[in-house]
Amino acid sequence: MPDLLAGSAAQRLPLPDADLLLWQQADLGLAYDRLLQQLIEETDWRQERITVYGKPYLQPRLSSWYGDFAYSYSGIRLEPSPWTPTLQQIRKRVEALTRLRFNSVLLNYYRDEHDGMGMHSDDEPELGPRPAIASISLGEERDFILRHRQRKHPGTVKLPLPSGSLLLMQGDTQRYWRHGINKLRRRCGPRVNLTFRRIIAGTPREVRV
Ligand SMILES: O=C(O)CCC(=O)C(=O)O
Ligand SMILES: [Mn+2]
Repeated sequence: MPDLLAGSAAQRLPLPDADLLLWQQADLGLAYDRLLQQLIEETDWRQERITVYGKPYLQPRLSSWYGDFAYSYSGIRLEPSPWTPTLQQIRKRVEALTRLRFNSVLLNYYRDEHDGMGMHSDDEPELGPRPAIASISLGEERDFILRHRQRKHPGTVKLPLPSGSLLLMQGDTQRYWRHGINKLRRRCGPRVNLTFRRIIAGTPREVRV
């Protein structure tokens, strides 16, 4: 049974080698549906071509990178767009809830059931060794899949992320766990996910393939 943290609506998720806090309904200052529509309309969406083991792929989703620094992963380099008022407002709420500071955000737009994200860890060197990543979900509820890199138990963990939820991943989570979003067989509507991150300035940028 997840323990409710004193003075906050966050639940701690009891997974080994992980530090995960979940707010089911974060106060983002605006109705979740309104924010979803605003982000779908205002964001500079792109479908990135990535390279995995030397092979080119189109990512099965749209994405966009905002903030103060460029970001590199899977063979691509994302140049940042400047913060919009909507993103600044969400960042302020996320920072107040988590009591952490973030200087960048990656947005992902899962248009329907055909969009997803492969299993990975957010372990790029520019995030530092034990990054804090705050993930806001809006729109269709999708399962966040978690799998430990070494342990057989508890196996595949499915964490449903409802519209308006805030998931904070920190500590050793990225070191020991991979996560992703599966494509679905059933039809589903749009979902936008925002992962707020802190890029450590001055870290040499490596291109990962
Ligand atoms: O859409 C999600 O909930 C996951 C996003 C994610 O893992 C990422 O942006 O690195
Ligand atoms: Mn991730």
